[in-house]
Amino acid sequence: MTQISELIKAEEKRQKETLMMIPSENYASKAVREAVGSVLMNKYSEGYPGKRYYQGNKVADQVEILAQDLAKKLFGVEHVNVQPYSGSPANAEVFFALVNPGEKIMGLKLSSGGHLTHGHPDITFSGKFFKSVQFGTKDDGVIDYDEVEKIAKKEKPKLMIIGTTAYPLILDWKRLGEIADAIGAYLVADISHIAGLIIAGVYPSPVAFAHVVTTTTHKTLRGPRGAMIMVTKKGIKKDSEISDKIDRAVFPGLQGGPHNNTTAGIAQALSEAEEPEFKKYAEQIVKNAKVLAEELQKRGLTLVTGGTECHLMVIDLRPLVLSGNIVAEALEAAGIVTNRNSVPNDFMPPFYPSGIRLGTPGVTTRGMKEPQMKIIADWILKVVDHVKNEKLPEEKNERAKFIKYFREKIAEDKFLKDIASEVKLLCKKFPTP
Ligand code: DSN
Repeated sequence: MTQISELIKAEEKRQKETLMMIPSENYASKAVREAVGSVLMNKYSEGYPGKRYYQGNKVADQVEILAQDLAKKLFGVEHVNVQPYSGSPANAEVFFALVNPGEKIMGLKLSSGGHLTHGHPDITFSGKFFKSVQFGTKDDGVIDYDEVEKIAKKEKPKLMIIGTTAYPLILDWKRLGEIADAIGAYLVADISHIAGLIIAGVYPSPVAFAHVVTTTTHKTLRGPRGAMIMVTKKGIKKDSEISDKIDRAVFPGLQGGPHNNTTAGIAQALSEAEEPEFKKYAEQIVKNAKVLAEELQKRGLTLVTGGTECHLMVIDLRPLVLSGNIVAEALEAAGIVTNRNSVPNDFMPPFYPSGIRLGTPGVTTRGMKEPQMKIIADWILKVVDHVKNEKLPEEKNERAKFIKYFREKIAEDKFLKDIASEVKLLCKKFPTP
């Protein structure tokens, strides 16, 4: 075995024996993985179907058209570009197509559940190349749409990009569309986290209200790591050249050759999402998240916004005076893989935030249902209780050292090891695809 195949085996074992509870992750099907690992990766195809810069693209053209057609059908959009390498490039491409450097964009703050590319100031292209206006949430973590309207009307951004990575409630797309229309702005809906839920009809679609929709393809959609940019009827009505502008921004604007193997994986994932079982799957993701949220709250944990209406939730650890880093490390030692996350108005920096983000897409793909969510909630509560006296040093320079020490200490912790063994047993009953 080569070193890399050994590492792949090790990662496969990790994925099989632990609970994937990071809400942006999922297990792609074998067919999706085969498409991504196929010979399509050997082909260069700069351009678009029927308009390539290289010979030999008859099959690549068919693959790309199939992915576009499936996305058009499933999301009810007019135009689709399936070439963006991932979510951040997709958003950059939309900005490149529709906004000039120095013009204003508006989005939800990362710390309130938005995304880095939605105008995070100073450290991202979206906050450096454009004038970025950001809005947050109220202290309870809920978006105040009157406030969003007030800011939009005052600042008059040319483009509003709205999407979530850690916002547990359903977005009011209609209201957001009305706000954008009132100031003549483009509304870009970034549905990366919820694309699969939207296809299944368990989360409202923004397509009637937004001009452009961006999404990654590997989260609730369960495809390969990639992205799509979609143009709606409303988008074309606002700007008849919008689709061309977007296509040109993707290639040659910001990218070279598309990854045909990924495009094939996207087409495969979309064809799986067309099946009736996918609707049941997405319904179960939300049912599972609601049960998990209820159990955690019933037994004393605080959740941002007080619960969930989708696939994810964020535990606010501030009432327990606990750090997200400590809890995330301890959960991992117990076989429950999550990520630490900022909570609204967090007084701690993003690297040492006060929350834990949890999601149910991965465990639902394995076939877990409400009874397993109750068991998982019980383990999470036990782990949180087990580390309740562990405190992150107040001294900034001491924090990294402490986390390293804590990680080594808990690697030998019998209580956490015992939970990890129980997790492994549960995982065995619910195989990964
Ligand atoms: N990294 C993704 C997430 O975890 O939500 C967003 O890009």
